[in-house]
Amino acid sequence: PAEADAVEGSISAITGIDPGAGIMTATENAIEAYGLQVGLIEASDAAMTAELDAAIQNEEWIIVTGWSPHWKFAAHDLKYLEDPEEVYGGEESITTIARLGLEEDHPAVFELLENFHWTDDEIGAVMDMNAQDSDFEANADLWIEENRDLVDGWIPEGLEGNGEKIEILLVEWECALASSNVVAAILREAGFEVSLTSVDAGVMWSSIAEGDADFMTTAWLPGTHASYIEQYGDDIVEVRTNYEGARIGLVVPSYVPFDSIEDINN
Ligand code: PBE
Repeated sequence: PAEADAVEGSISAITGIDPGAGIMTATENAIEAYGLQVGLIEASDAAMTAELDAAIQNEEWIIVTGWSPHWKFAAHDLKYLEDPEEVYGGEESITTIARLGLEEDHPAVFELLENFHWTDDEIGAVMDMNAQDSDFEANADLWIEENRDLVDGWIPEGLEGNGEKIEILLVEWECALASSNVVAAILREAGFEVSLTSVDAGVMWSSIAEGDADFMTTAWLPGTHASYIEQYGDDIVEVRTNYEGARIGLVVPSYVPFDSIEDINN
């Protein structure tokens, strides 16, 4: 892949994330729609935020594929570039998706998923803990302890496991790490044997559609994962929106002296 040549005053590439992410397809579309003379580097959420940190340390220009909720907005002074062509769409919701049959097999688990939803501050607190210390399991346990009333409100009567296996999939996006570790911790506490497996976005969707895994908490709709819902929509269950007001786009440090995607090459 091309190097991120983020020298002050010029941008030769946008720092992206994993190729299965919807924001990568959207960014390819943006490069086309705006006729941008830039590459798009494949990386991961963690690698992208490391590049962003390094660029900001040196006050260099950098453009990343960015989204909220994400702790990078709490850690740095950032802005979304305007998108007059609306390539990145509007407000998104994060939705919990289950395999067909989960409701019949584990009604109380399904009911927990129907109840699970949280605010920007709530997911933000977990993401902040995860940004400080990557023991995601311990952070989820601690956050649950500190938010017992909220969490108890999600737990349906009869949520009780006897070591039954529940398989959760995620992609290592910060928002997904936060939500899936919290739900996993609730299920472990209730007596289920939970596995949490990181995969590519495409595998996450296809595995749930094929019934090889039970659920995920990180479908971005209606825009970011539109192609996945088109492909797999008949073979999955949309359980509920767990977060409202999500957004994707191109993000830069506030000191970068342009405000619109149109101006990237000017
Ligand atoms: N994201 C974060 C994902 C969904 C969660 C916006 C990077 C994407 O598919 O683009």
